[in-house]
Amino acid sequence: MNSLGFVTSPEVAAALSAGKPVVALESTIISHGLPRPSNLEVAREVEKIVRSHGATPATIAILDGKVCIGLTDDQLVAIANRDDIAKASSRDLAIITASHKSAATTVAATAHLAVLAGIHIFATGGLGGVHRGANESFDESADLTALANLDITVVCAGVKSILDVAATLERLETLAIGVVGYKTDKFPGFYLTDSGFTLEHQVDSAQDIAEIIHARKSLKTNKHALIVANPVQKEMNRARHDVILKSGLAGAARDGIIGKAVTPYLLEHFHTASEGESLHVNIEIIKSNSALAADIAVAASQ
Ligand code: PSU
Ligand code: MN
Repeated sequence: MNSLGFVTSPEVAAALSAGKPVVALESTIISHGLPRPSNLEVAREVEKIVRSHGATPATIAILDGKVCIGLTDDQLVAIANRDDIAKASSRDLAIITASHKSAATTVAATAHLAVLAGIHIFATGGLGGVHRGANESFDESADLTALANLDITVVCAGVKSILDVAATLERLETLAIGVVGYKTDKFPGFYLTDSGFTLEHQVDSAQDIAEIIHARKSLKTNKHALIVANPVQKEMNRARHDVILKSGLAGAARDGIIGKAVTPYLLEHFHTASEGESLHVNIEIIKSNSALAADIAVAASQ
């Protein structure tokens, strides 16, 4: 354990000290975003993909009070299968570690810990954002405010279509979080390749993104995150998507789902109601984002 109370895996520690490319991976997706047993398969597969693209994966989680940067296979199994794994956003980190509990980390918490550990490239599925009806519920993911204050590049498939995409894009602008589309000028909607919103900036290679990362440093705009929006290759059936979204939102309202339970509830509803179609798309998203993040990390390290 280092002075920050971290346990960095030997593989990640070696890569970081040699200045080799490292990609942070979140764990909430494993514990709370995907059903068992595919969650563990995906967690392992994603690490493999990062390695095959020339970078070192650092899956981040808290296990029995210890912040782990890079997990062993046993630890991945624990995150995927244990029933006592909380969902930790940034505000929960100190509370969980001080009470020696275990938690998977959201985008906000993972990004925070990654930067502390010296990792600046991060792959996830979809960012949290502003929820529909947030003008009354005030439900806006802490992912946004966390990323407003972190030097990290996050590869994601836009934000989940369960959110208010327009409001989320406005918040990203206010918070000075840059957004570029990867090979597209359409902001992706997670399960869908196009959320209906056009982006100002498109980039077409990992090299171009690495150049943006270097320019951010010299212009000191790297205090805020950069989002690389990478649309999934094959989107979900749109008509089906819209029907399931409607029933999911109605179900959440009916069942009184609030707070951190909202996102896992809606994801689970999608996976069940689409008989696995959304799950398949979700898995493709995570795989493709991890590959791109590794390519960016490699390009940025040269
Ligand atoms: N993307 C996914 N699956 C997930 C999440 C994102 O494909 O499970 C998680 C991420 O960890 C993200 C979190 O940070 O959902 C957002 O939760 P909330 O809306 O409660 O902030
Ligand atoms: Mn929320």
